[in-house]
Parts: sequence; C-alpha cells; structure tokens
Amino acid sequence: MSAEETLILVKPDGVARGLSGEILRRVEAKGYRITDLRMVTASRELLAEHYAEHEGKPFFAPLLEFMSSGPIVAVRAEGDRVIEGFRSLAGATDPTTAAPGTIRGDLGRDWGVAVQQNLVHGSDSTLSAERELALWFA
Ligand code: IDP
Ligand code: MG
Repeated sequence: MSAEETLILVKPDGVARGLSGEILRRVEAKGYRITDLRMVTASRELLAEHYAEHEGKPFFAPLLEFMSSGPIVAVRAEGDRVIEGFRSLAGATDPTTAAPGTIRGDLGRDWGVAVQQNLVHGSDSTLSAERELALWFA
C-alpha cells in the first residue's frame, strides 16, 4: 500500500511575501516527502472547481480574485497521515487566532480585506486530496 498523499498550495500571498521556502521547509522538517511541485497562476475555472464547496458564500468571489492574483506553488506531498498532519502544521483558517507554532499562526495576519489571506491550502480528506491532486497535477 502506498503512503497517503495530499495537495498543498502556497497561496499567492505566501509566494509574494517570499515564504514558499519557509513553508516547504516546515513540510520537509516534519518528515513528509515532496513528490511533485509546480508554480502556476491559476485560472478562474480551476479555482472555481477547487473551491466548489464554497460557491455562494460571501467570500467566494474575493477568494477567487485573491487566488488568481499571482503565482501559486502547488505541491504533492506524501507520508502516513499527511492530510491531517499538514492541516495541523497549517493551523486554523483565521490567521489572527491560528496557534503560534503553525504556519498561519507564525507567518499570517489579518490584512483587513474580504478574504482571509492565510498563506496555505491543504486537502481536508482523502477524497478531497484525490480530487484536488487531479485538478492541479492533471
Ligand atoms: P481552510 O483553508 O482552512 O480549509 P476553508 O473553510 O476551506 O478553510 O475556506 C477556504 C479559504 O477561504 C480559506 O483558507 C480562507 O482563505 C477563505 N475563507 C474561509 N472562511 C472565510 C471567512 O469567513 N472570511 C474570509 N475568508 C474566508
Ligand atoms: Mg478547506
């Protein structure tokens, strides 16, 4: 049986702030293996599919605007329980209250805009990981 896989995205704010290396360093330091990586400026179509579960929410349009505003680093990572493990490394969605020690808690903050710019995305289940990896690494 092969190890579990997840999709990690360094969002445009993380790339723009020069934090891609620091974020990937944390993933590797934890012991997960990066097995594929690409830099991509995502289309609205890709992002609408990626975030389909949030369609209709007030932050959906700002989210697509933000996520298409610049390059993203898309990462395929593997390791036992990597989905849960990366979500734990990332921290809570709101960077203001995300625990110190997490990526969002240490490196993120609120910028007073309509969508939380919180540096990273990580798949939240095996089903999401499979679906999202197919979208970003087609
Ligand atoms: P997650 O990234 O922690 O899994 P989701 O609920 O899947 O969080 O939301 C996707 C993204 O949408 C978040 O990472 C964040 O950028 C943004 N977002 C989520 N909820 C809110 C909100 O209540 N206000 C503003 N932006 C939000
Ligand atoms: Mg999510």
